[in-house]
Amino acid sequence: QFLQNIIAHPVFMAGEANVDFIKDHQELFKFKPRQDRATKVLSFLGDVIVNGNPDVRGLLDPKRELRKPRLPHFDPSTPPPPGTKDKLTELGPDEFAKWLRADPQIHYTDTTLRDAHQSLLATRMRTFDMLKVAERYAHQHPQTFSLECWGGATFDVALRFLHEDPWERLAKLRAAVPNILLQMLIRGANGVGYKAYPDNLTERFVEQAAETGIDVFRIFDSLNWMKGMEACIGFVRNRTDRLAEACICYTGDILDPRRNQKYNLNYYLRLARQIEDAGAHILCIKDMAGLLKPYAATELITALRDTIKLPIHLHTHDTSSLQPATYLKAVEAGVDVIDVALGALSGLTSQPNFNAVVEMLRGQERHREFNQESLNEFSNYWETVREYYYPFESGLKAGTSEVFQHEIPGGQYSNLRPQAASLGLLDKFETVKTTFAEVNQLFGDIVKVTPSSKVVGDMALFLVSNNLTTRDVLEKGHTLNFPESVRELFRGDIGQPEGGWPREVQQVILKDEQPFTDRPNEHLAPVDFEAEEGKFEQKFGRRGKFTDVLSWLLYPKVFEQYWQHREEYGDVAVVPTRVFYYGLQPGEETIIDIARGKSIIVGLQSIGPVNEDGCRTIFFTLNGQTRNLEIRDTS
Ligand code: 3PY
Ligand code: ZN
Repeated sequence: QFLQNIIAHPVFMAGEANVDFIKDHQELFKFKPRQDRATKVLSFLGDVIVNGNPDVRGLLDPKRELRKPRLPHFDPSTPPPPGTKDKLTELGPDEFAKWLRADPQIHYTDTTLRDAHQSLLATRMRTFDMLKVAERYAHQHPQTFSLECWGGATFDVALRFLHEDPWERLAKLRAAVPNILLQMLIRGANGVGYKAYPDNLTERFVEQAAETGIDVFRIFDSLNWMKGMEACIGFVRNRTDRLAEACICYTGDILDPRRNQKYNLNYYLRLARQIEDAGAHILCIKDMAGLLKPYAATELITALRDTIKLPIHLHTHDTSSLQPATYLKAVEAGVDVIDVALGALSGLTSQPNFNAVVEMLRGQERHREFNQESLNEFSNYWETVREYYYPFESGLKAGTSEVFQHEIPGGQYSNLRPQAASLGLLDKFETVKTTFAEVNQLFGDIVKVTPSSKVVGDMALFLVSNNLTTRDVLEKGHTLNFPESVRELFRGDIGQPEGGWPREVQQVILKDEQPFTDRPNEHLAPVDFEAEEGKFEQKFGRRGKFTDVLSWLLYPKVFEQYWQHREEYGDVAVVPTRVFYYGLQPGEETIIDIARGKSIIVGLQSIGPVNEDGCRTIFFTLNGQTRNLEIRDTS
């Protein structure tokens, strides 16, 4: 479908386009006029103006006031001061890890550019808004340990909904922030996807991510299965000179006798030892649902420091609103790095408030100095920008300690409500949450984080929408067709849980299908990159950048749509967010930096009526000159 003309046709490329072929394929000689960048951007704007951005359709509030954000101060005349990135280059990863463990002052990872918006705004934050402040941040807060800015759901969402290239985002952030470590989240054998990928694909992905700018690879397995993480730790260790940070995903409550049968202190210590033995440089306690309570943090971190030599990085979500207290106890117990988000994008299902946590420790032994006035300027910037993303707010208004019962991860919690709503289950949302907890027990009490948490959510929605309970699964299961993701989970597609799957449930779900217990990746043929690059060229009509080929191999369908969008509209990441989502009003103007050092001023004059072809003429001004564009009205 992308082969628009003869030049890109495989028969022509193979040198086999004879006279008959040419006669029979006259349509291949209709060359589409090449459009320049400015025209492509105008076509995109025209489409948003006429038809709306489909991502926010039905969610608009015309009364919403969207202000222009104020940029934080900085002094551009000097280079940004050296930071942790320079330290890593100086020491190399092994010595860096020792330095980190020995450093008495607390370190902070700022998650604003990844987990915070993944958890609060459905991952929609655009590169445009990040780049406005990235260089300023590098100047103002070089003592930040790392910026988590890539991976998790951002890869998929950037391509699928924002029509952006995630690799370009990373490269631009790297250029703007040369001094602070850049960090990503990678789902072990599942990469940045929801299923297992061939090992050599993950290996090339890791190499490319390091080359493009990632310094800290936070690696986890959604069932805490060492085999799901080992290969990835090895890729970072052996194929890059960056940091492999591996996770114990925290679930249950080590201090609660009702919840610590399986997931107790010994379980976590054992896993931590295995992670150290596998060659990780840093251990992360990944508390994806915000279940690690303050006194449990004291116990866990004290014991971990006694058991392993690695520095310890703590990640949590403030869903219950209790987690700043956990940080206080963790800092007292000797944690090395904690994850926080800038004020305006913190709290609730996101991370605790960076600005406030710094103040909590001010004057104390482990305090690290940050310019609070500047942190607040950054927070104010994000407060204004957050408004642009109002259609993606979850509606959650206050912390909820229900999370200790249902254990739904922060990133999933804000998604589950719209998912339930789309199935007409909003009035049963309470039941969905309790069913989530019941499904967890039915599945044998598993670790729940992407992608395992998504499967528990799928099953809960399946049961509630069919008026079934977990008891019905065993009683009537042989007559039920369970969601595909549930079958895949029990087949072993995303790994093995602690203690194995409950046999009876597995049989009912899989019926005659045979499960496997080894690594799912072992069933996948390695990628032949040379052949795939050739296939890419055939399919898309020209050679792709290697990063394009990787994105295509990870998300084939999503990438195809992204490519089509890019061919038609160019790089829309340069469009200001307000215009990207809401278009322009007649009389309004915007400046768009379409390429380095090249800006255009676009104004909307008026919108014509629908003509007989179903199109409208949009009267733009482009750098002061009138430009008319015909845009199809699909509404
Ligand atoms: C992800 O995998 O995207 C997560 O944020 C898990 O917590
Ligand atoms: Zn998280």
